[in-house]
Amino acid sequence: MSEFQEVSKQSGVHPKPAGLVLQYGTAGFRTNAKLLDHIMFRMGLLATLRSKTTKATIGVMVTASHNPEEDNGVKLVDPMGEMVSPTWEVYATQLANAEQEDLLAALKDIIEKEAVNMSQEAKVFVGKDTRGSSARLSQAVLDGVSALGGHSKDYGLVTTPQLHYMVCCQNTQGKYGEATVEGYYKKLCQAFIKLSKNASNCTDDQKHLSVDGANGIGALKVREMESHLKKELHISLFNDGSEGKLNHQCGADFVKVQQKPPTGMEISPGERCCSFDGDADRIVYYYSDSEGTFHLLDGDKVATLISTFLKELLTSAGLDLKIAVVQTAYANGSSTNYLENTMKVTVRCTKTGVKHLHHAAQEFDIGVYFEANGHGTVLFSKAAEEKIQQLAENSSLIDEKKRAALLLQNTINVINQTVGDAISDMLLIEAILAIKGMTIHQWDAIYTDLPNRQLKVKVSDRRVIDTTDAERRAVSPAGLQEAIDTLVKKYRKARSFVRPSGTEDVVRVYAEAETQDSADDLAHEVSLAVYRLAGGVGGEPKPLH
Ligand code: G16
Repeated sequence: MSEFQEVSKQSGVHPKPAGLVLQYGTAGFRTNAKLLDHIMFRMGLLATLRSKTTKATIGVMVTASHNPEEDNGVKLVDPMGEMVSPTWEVYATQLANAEQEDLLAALKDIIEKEAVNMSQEAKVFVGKDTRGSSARLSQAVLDGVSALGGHSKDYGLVTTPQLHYMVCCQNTQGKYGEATVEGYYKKLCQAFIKLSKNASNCTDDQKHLSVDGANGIGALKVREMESHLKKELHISLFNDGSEGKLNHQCGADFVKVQQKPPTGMEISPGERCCSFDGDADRIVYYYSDSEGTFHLLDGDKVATLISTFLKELLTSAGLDLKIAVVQTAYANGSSTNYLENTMKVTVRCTKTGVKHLHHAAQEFDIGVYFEANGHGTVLFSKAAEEKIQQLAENSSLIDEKKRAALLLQNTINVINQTVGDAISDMLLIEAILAIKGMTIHQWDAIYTDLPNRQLKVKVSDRRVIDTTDAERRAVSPAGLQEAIDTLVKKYRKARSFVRPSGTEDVVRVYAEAETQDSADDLAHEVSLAVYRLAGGVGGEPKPLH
């Protein structure tokens, strides 16, 4: 039987509901799990074609990350562990939306456009999160790969960043590390332990961290990793999935958006805590002070901590490397101000979605990229890595330079450069705090966030909202940006923008201002403007107080 006959036969087992149209969004397809079986099968097909064209291993991760348990989704991973290229996102959408009888034509169209050599071998790595639907959906991906004669390796339950890491290791013939979960723990934890040895007088209290696993895959993987940490970090794990529901009242997205601690976690004053999201590619930190006030340290604070640390090390090592921080419109105005005016680093702003930040960060020797929601990592150019490596191996160096070079080398090894990674980011942050002898309160005090608020508005078709200037301004519907401008003028130090979400069927609204009441009022007023001008559904948004 030819491969196309096999595709036809198998696609009958994974039929597309007629008329259903889905888009490859901010991070792949994402919707209610019941609607995704055909998408998964077809992404198995697409990954196989992508593997044939790149002559490399491709990754497919079954997850809906921060979305509710009922949803699911799929993220495609390119050969170096990065997000799939924009052209292939378009193919993904075409293939996903072809009606059942048009599937072969859509497939052949991609084969022709990309001049795919169908006799080339293909290999696809598949991973999944802990959602109830993930086992069935990842089987559909595997069916898609085998229908086109590709080889697959099923990694089973892994975090999204772990799958990205495996793909990169595989395609670099082990130069980036070993393509196993065990290899991942070994590489990261060894680097973390070496970094931690540079922390003088670290008490047991300072080595303690409370982790909210969002009742997801991150919790399982933290447990698995613990023995590799050799007691250099003592983790108390909450929301480990044994009772609660995935992402429900917990996890990085809940904590960031609600600006409150997750349920199911006990927090003592001053204690360092962090939350992962549903597939462990985001992390946020927080603590409560002696008066019980909650303090959030989001992706912006993480980027500031990491870039300060790296800049200091570059100075000590005498290395002239250009470091930049990449953010999105959600970055708190205070963070951008601090980075540009106090730290004097270059700051770039891109559209939401790590794929955009990742590419912008690649333009620098060292690119630190973080979304405010805690999704981010650090990229080192090849040249920067080589300079650091040479310096670390130079035996004639004086102590301070040598120490800085070795710290930089181990920092590179603890970081997962393929994509934002909650586990890797956590280890790096913990090492930096230990080395600098810094409490979470001192870290928080580097700058003070402007009060802010994020809201969601339901509209009948969120695509009516179009934006420009890295999503900071709306170009449609008519009158919306003017309305926002007028509202923003009412408040001091205010800023607001709206954008259609690429992972949920909502419009997102962001506002910041001098006081929390002003930020809340502005966010509400902008939500009303969206509701009225962009076809809101389900009743007008209510004021927050
Ligand atoms: C995904 C993307 C992130 C993005 C987030 C929210 O995160 O990977 O880069 O910030 O969605 O996107 P949107 O506002 O378009 O819904 P995750 O962690 O859910 O995969």
